[in-house]
Amino acid sequence: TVTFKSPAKYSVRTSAASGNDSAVTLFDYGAGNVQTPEDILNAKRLIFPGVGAFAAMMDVINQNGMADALRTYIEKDRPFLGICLGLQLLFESSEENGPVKGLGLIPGVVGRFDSSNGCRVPHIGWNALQTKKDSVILDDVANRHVYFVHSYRAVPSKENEEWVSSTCNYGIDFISSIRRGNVHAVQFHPEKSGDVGLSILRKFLLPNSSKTKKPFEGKATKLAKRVIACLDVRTNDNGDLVVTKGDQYDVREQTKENEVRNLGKPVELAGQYYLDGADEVSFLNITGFRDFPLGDLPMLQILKYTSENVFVPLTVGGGIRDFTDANGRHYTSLEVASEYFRSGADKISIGSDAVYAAEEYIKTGIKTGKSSLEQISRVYGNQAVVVSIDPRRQYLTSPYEIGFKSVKVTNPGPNGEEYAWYQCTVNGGREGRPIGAYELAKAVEELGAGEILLNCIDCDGQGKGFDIDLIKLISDAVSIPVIASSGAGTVGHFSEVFSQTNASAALAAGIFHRKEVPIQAVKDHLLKEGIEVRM
Ligand code: 1PR
Repeated sequence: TVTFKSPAKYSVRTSAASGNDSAVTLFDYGAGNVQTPEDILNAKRLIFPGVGAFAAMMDVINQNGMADALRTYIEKDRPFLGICLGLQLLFESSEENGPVKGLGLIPGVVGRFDSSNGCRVPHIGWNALQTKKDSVILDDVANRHVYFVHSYRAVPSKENEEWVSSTCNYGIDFISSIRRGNVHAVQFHPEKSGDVGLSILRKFLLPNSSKTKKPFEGKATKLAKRVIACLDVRTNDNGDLVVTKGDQYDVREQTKENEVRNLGKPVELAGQYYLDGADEVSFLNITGFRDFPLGDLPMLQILKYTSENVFVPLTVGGGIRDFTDANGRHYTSLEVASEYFRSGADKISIGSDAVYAAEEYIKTGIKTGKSSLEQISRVYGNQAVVVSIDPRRQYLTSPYEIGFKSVKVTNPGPNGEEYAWYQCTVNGGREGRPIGAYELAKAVEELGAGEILLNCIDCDGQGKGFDIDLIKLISDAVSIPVIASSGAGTVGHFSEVFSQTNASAALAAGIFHRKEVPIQAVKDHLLKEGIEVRM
């Protein structure tokens, strides 16, 4: 069993006694003295799940002799699987904070995706593999979706064509995997690509015994729209961590007891949604703003247990900020996020703290580099940082009534108002702030957010559909992916949001928890409507 944790904290272990051909070494360049170049040279089978930034990785592996050991290991055609940066480092150089030299084994330069051709950067989500016949570990997964999350890519050329085992298209054709002999590397994340990814890993780890019962070949052609299941988690009055769900953010039952609504257990529900076909699972620790999340060990355990069985990306949010505990110990937001990542999160989501950072940035025009958003995206990459926006609709009779961006609304307000602006809130919608969703989205993109989770307090839990006016406004304003959230009630609401806005993903909670609409029904409907999804 190889457990992947992300990012930058892979534990390096040889999983079986030497002499056993199925032993696998998981290479952790971040752990310094845990591994030596000899560990690489003696590996039976080496997996290199590179994470973080290219330059930082090359610095570390050049300094401790790992780069030379890796080059030797690969030149000897020993079994190797590089993942993400573990593919990019094989090329001559990367433009990420560079140029920075790579191992130079494959001709080509790793460059950044160009967002000016209409593609959002980072490239996040499930995209289609175009495999070649001799790709070996990918042989059974032609035209299937696998999970990518990256801003840099290598492109196929005459010089490197003998290496390329699959390509993928995102504005341009880029290299999604390479193979020569026993050396494989993939740009996507097999450990996050569901059953398709597990099949690829199995083929690499057990090359002789992995006769796939039935090939996984599919009809995928492009980046799929994602369907995300969201679990709002909090402690109930008995002290148990439960999945809850509010109406316009009020999670208490309208009974005499006024108890917190309990819709199930987080790990169980997340596991079920994975099996049901969710493309991602999000956990929002909705009282994280007042309870220190590292005091909330159950939340970390939830992530640990979930990531053992759920092989799609996990996002966690709530309470990510600097914090001083009762004993005077100061924790930075980076430490809080690192703890979440170590426990199995692939992305963290910041709510309130991003609002304060954006307000400050708009006021001063200065990027201090000190906000949680900037610090975490600098260390873990912007693809690992989601900003969750909790706006409330405020109607206006005229767009000039307020200094924030407004829209002409599809449905007029209670007094016939034709316009609205979307006021950002903090602390779970409890406090309105002097900043609009449009201004916030643009500011956080500049500060380093890689994705936006766009809620709407007015629509939350109402089942009447997403706020199309809001989602259009924000998804047209930024060039990072936007996740539409709040209000899904029917399968038609998903096709509506994807056909009328530029949202990359749609998230729902209540309809899945109450088992009113299965995830598979959403996907079947989208497919019928001609919207590509991962099946
Ligand atoms: O401010 O960094 O501590 O983050 C707090 C996080 O918790 C934010 O992401 C915020 O959105 C979330 N949150 C806080 N309070 C609540 C609440 O409900 N009382 N939940 C809350 C937000 C909204 C969505 C929900 C969708 C879909 N929940 O996550 O899942 O609206 O619901 P639906 O499909 O049932 O309509 P910080």
